[in-house]
Amino acid sequence: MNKMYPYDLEKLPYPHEALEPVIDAQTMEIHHDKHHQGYVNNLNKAVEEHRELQGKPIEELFASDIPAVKNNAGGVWNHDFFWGIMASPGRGHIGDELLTALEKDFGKVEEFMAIFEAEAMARFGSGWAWLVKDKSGKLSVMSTANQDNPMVEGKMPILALDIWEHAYYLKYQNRRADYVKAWWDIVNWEKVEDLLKS
Ligand code: MN3
Repeated sequence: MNKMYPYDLEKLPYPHEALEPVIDAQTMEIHHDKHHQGYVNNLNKAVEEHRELQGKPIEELFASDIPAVKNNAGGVWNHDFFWGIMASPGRGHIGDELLTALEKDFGKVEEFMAIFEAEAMARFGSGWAWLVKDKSGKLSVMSTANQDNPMVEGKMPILALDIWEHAYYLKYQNRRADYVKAWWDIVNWEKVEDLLKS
């Protein structure tokens, strides 16, 4: 992704209902067509008022000291990334290279998943849980508030989970833990492995 002003809403890589029953079609419609579109519109509005930002790649806006720029740039990029690392249920399979990397840095895949779930649950309010790699290729789990992006800390995302209530409330209401656990079934592990290798 190397998007620049003016920004467009990227299409979902699958139909709204593709992630059912884990994420329902109505949630995807509202999340992509309304929330994600809203970040695109608000980023265009904010950058329109700051001409000096108009030629910059979106990643350079994540640390902006203008809140509307920072929050909406993260909102646009994070959601594009999130759609891309999901796929229809039950088709996911952790490839050898990713498995080796997860075992090296977490011991076991189950341990990685437990840490990731705990991080997602511990984030108070809105934010994201991430699996990231640092410059040396070492993997770690972190969470960020709001639409903050790990690249600001020099970490490259390879997996992300949106834990804003808008991502799950229609189906899961207050049960964030159920959403987080069910979500593993729609992770596109092939894509995650590609990101690991990139
Ligand atoms: Mn969201």
